[in-house]
Amino acid sequence: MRYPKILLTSLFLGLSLPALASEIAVKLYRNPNCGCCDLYAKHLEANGFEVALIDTTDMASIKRRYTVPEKLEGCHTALVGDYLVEGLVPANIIKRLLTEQPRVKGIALPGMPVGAPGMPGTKRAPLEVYYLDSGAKPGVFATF
Ligand SMILES: [Cu+2]
Repeated sequence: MRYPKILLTSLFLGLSLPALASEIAVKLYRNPNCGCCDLYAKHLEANGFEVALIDTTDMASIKRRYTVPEKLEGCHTALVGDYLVEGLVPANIIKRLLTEQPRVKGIALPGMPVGAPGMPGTKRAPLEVYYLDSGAKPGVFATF
């Protein structure tokens, strides 16, 4: 049986479009001595991001430069589009941020909680991703 040419063409396009879709560029500042950042970068790359790692042993100055509130600090700081993404925020939540485009500076998953991408293990409780604002009580953007 011969398939109509149009069907083959659309099959070809359908299969090749995801591969052609441009990857989302991420600039990730991290301390090269921190292992979870490497795993986290791989998590992003496996989910359609293109990660440029920038090694620095002075993460404190990066946090200052981008004014990350101390209580929201994660182990690394990433720039994605116009947003700041602090810590081990899962790829799908970053994609939601880019789709919804809320008027915030960025989002953050503070610390290095077990069960977040890059930190193997089982979560003890749902993890909250906060808006990167310095208010007394940061709002929650997502829970996973
Ligand atoms: Cu890390």
